[in-house]
Amino acid sequence: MEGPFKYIREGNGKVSRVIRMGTRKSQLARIQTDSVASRLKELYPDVRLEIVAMSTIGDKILDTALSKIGEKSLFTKELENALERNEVDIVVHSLKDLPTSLPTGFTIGAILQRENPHDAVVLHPKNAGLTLDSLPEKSVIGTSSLRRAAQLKKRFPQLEFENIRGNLNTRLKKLDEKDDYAAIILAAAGLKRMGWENRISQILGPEDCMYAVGQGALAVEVRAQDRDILEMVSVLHHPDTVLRCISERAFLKQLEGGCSVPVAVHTEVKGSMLYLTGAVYSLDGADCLKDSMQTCVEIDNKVSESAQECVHVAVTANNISSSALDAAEKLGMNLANVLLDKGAKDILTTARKLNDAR
Ligand code: DPM
Repeated sequence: MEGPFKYIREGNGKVSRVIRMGTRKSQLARIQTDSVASRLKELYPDVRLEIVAMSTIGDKILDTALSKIGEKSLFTKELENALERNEVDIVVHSLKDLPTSLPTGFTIGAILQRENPHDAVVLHPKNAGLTLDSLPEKSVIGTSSLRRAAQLKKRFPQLEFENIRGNLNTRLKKLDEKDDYAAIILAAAGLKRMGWENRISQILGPEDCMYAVGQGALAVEVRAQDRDILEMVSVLHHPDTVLRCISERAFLKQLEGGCSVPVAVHTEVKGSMLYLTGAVYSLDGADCLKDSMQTCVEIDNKVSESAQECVHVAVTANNISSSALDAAEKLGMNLANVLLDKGAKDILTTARKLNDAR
């Protein structure tokens, strides 16, 4: 019973391992961590779970656009430090906030079934009943996502777009209690988890706004060498979601995009086929490169033997067919290469420069 792990002796004399889950302090992060905790509790009734909440630098800097701080891992660094020091064993994140490469020693041990991955419009109460099409000209839409702004500027040129920051609670408050924004755009998944589904007035389909890589899926980050925990969380993997998200992450990685470039995707699994559409945009949406590809991801039950073999864009999924995972990763890389051949690099470099200069 030595070592980095904490054990407790139950009243009946039984000794059980305590698994500690690290979380940010925001309400969304707590809800997401609690939902994974309750899944684990159902699957492993004997395991004792403890939740350790910490605030990260990213939570404290509320005045800088996320697109400027997103790539610096400000939301994840402290939690990874705690993982490294064995202070926690598991950290739950929104997959879309996790970079396509993690620092050495960490891996994504589980990707849970995706919620609705689309973006949603939340209206100021005075605009109830309207849509992005019917809002008055020059209405101000709040979003600090370059991806959302690029696509929506092109699609709805009569509207104006302005940054809005802060966690979900802060944003809804800024929307409702001031007159600065006619509407804001948020991920449907986050709104649903917060219990604010009733505020969604419109879900944006792929013709209006494609979603971010990994959007709507929860990821469980663990120590790459912690075999026990890896095995324990691996049962949370949702195979279709894993395949979709691996193709999306491979696409982003091959483009050398971070979480703060105007890159958007759309994926589907139908039968044994995985479909990926991916696009890159200039900041105003005027330039856009977009293409689609598909691959077969038939499950052949060949699961990989060594953990080393089975890491795809930082995801460890030893219980999913390695040939399906390989195919999904290749799909993302191949689609990115098609767009790179058409000049995607220039579009992204320019977007990044302009954004840094703002
Ligand atoms: C990332 C982006 C945003 C978050 C950029 C993007 C939105 C930033 C903004 C990478 N992370 O989507 O183009 O609107 O200013 C974030 C949210 C969730 C995870 C909130 C949201 C919840 C949904 C999920 C912030 N990260 O996007 O409305 O689990 O996917």
